[in-house]
Amino acid sequence: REVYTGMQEMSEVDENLIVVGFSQVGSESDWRNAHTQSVKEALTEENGFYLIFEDAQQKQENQIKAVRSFILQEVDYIVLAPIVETGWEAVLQEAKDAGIPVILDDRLADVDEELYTCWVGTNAEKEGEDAGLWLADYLEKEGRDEEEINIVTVQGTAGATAQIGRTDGFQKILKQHDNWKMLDRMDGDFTQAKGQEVMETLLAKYDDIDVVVCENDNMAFGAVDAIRAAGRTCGPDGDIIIISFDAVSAAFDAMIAGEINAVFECNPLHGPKLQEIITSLEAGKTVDKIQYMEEAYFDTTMDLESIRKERAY
Ligand code: GZL
Repeated sequence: REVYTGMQEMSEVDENLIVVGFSQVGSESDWRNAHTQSVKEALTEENGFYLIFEDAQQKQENQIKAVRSFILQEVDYIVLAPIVETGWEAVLQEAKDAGIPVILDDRLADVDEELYTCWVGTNAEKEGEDAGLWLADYLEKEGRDEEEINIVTVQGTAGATAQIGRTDGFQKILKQHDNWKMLDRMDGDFTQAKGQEVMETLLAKYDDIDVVVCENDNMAFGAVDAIRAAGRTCGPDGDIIIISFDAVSAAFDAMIAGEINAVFECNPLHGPKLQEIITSLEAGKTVDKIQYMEEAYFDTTMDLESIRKERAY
């Protein structure tokens, strides 16, 4: 059996291996790199897989090209981590017509459920709601539950279900507090550089920001740098509260250093679950349509050093 690896060279692949084409968003964040690592560590030859990995550098058209190449190569399964929720109908219909099962992973695509076998992901809306609930609790403990609270959001890639869910979830709680005001939301594309740039813009525009909601850790790291550069302070002892999402290892460093107040986990270790799903499908079993990863949150009131020792990313 012959497949292209990376579209250049053909390579002989052992008939018994399950060939999986994986279209990954890119390498925009620590979370994404942990996600890629987890999938590569699970879908190995010794586990019975031949993985064709395509990094789309955060461009949807590259993901569509990758899926089309997987179809041409007649892979056994396609795993797609869709960068945004729209624009997938046609190419997923082509995969279906070619009889290749598609597993959506991490973010979701807004397509007919018939076009994918299952989705492994996290509940972004719940993450956003949990962040809002945490903020309400924190402000009450600080005696600030009646005070006018000005909030800005550094959003993830526009149209990514992680961005949509976190924004909508937080908004749901914000609406319950008429003393909270969302001054602005700007797209930081889940990267540290863009997060810093967006925070610089927001600090120039508003001089009364109390809370920054960053929709992933890397943008939060950028925001902290921008806040410091503007001569302001953040974190539990600062004048700007920072909330973030993902809970990668560097976010624990930032909380321990007192730069970020709280982080809402989004577990990237999908590899083992994907391995289990594909193995089940290969054995002719059916699998649950939606498979949520478990999640938690962490803040500076917790024993973060010992928690981090237990964590794998
Ligand atoms: C979340 C995932 C997001 C992470 C970011 O499910 O899609 O993409 O929160 C990553 O760090 O870039």
